[in-house]
Amino acid sequence: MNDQHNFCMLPDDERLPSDAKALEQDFHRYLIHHLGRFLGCNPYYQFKALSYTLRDRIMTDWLNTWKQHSKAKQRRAFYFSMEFLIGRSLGNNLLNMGLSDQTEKAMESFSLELEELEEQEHDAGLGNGGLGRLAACFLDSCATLKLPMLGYGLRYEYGMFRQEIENGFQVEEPDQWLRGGYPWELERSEYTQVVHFGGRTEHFRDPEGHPRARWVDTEDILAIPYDVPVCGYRNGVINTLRLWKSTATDVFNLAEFNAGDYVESVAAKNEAEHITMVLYPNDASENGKALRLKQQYFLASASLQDVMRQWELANGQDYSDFAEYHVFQLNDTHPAISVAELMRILLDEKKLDWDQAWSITRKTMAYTNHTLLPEALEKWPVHLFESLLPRLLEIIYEINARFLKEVAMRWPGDGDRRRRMSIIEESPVKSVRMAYLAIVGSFSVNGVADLHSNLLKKGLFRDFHELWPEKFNNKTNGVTPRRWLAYANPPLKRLISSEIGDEWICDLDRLEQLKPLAEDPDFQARWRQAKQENKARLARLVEKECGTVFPLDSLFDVQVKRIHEYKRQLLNVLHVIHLYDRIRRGDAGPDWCNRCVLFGGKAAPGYQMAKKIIKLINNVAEIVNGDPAVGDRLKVAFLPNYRVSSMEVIAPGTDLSEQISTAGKEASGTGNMKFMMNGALTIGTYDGANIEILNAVGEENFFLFGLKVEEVEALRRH
Ligand code: 26Q
Repeated sequence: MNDQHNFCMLPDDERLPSDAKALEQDFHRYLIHHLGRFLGCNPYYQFKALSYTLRDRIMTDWLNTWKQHSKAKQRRAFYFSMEFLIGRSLGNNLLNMGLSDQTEKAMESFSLELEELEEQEHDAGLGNGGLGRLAACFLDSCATLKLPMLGYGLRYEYGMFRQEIENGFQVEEPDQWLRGGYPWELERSEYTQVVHFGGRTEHFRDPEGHPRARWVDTEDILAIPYDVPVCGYRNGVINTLRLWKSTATDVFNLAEFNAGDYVESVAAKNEAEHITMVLYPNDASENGKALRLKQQYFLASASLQDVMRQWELANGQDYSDFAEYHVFQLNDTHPAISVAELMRILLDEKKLDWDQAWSITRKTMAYTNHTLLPEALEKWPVHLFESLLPRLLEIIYEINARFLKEVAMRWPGDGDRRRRMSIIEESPVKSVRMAYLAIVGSFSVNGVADLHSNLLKKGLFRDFHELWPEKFNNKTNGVTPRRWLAYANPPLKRLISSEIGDEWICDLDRLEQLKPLAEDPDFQARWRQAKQENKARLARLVEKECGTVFPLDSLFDVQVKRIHEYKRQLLNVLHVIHLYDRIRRGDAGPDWCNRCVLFGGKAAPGYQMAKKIIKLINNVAEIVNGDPAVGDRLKVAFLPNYRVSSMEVIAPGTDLSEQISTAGKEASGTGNMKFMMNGALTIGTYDGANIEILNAVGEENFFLFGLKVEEVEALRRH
């Protein structure tokens, strides 16, 4: 790479001191001199002052990491995702920066509890569930592994809705997570990009006589980047999550204003700002909403332009080895329009010819699929594309025409196959199949667990697998042990580290070293002690949020995840009703195990059946908990507003993890891993990553039940 930057790194003496005394002084200065608050103020400001204090200590490493990545001759990954469910950052950043102990001490000098300040932080709920949390876990892991990865996403003004339970029903409240300011973000308006919508296309020949297109009369919207630091675990690496906010262009406003439409121009500004206003709260599909397509294109276009800008800074207009230094990982089909957008930029703006542009696109795009449910496959009506993104539609048609020629060469005369594989679906509504666009435009297509990847090859993407078997691969989901064990479970972390040191935090396989201790009575006692502490913490949360008392000597049986029929919360609540019935019938004999059943999770606001399941759980809880005949034998609670920060308390305090999806439906699951990592037992079906967990822990350590995929299918055919 042609190096035009001044790449001097910041010297070590630029680093701020991080002893307790220095932290104490900075915290005090931020609170008084920056925020203008007294020591005894609302603890939210104490949280903010502490976050700024820490952020100052992240900055030097952040700048250095950025410089190192721009100069290094290595391939960089760009994770394109509509969701990054990062949750809270203060505690996790302290852990990864290695500053927890000093900070706790510094806060003690003001008689403040660090944990209490951490709880002031609002979750950054920029995601629905598994897919968004996976993106956040990957950020942590890449930074820890020193991999040059940049996350690109949207800075939603309103994240995932806050769930309240009223009379047993879910009620959605807007989540104004940015109110009060978000101390971890850094606005970088110098990297603002312009994104086009609407307009029409013109075709012409350039001076060399080559056919060219331009997209004209567009409505332009600005994309302003906000950077969030992603701290590696004690390694000096700070990667970046770059989130785009939409806003109106001045040019656009001015034109309207000159025409005398002042009010309309202000209203137009409003419209531009709508794009990143709110996260869609569906974790399956809600097809056809124009605003959602705008969000997707906004992310793709702003991010790709930003990458181009960085490339050109060092390489000018030479794209010959661009593909060797870039990978764009598409988190599901949500950013799949990137395939066509990269083509547009390379063809129309960088003046490459089709073959050059297509070669770059196909070498840099990679697609991760997260679902087998056919109804969740994204399709966009062609008429929406025509009005919002006319140039992109032309490019998609051209990609499709060339692709179908390839299919025809391989299977001459097989018109049915061409119809099946076409990126354009003709009926009932002419639509763009985003998954097919992603597959055709990528060098890699992966599923998220072994079973899921195999089912993709046999089912949903069978034709494509036949054509390009080498593209298909598996990347089983993972979760970061930093947040989900070292941070969330201090008692267990201390116990494990006291026996095998703390290298397991970055190398989880080392937990194997605990095996010889499994039968050691002293170790068992300390293990149980840690579990009891965690159960007490969870019980306090449940009592505070639900008013239900969970006795600590009972089994904590937990199912927390989005509410979905395929996840079968209904099956679980039917089991609860069965247990209640046994108690009432006098069938709860001496070997009865007292049980507290906890549910949590949000339903998509339009998913009526999921909402009814929540209501049923709450009604069952009311009956069971209110029946004096039951006593401590059974308790049921529905924890409202399940989110990342609740899981940090739930997973460590759980005895039994419920992973009971209908086989073949849960692509992977990640909650299953968080519970297992914290020492819970699993009751689960032969589905998703459960299978790989079962193989790792052995059948004797897993409560397997239910049908296998083939048995489900056979039953369905009946
Ligand atoms: C689609 C259209 C319109 C609006 C929203 C959406 C939408 C949004 C989010 C569709 C799907 C999602 C999220 C899906 C998801 O979280 N899938 C989960 O991904 C995890 C990580 O791979 C897996 O472990 C889970 O099994 C899978 O359900």
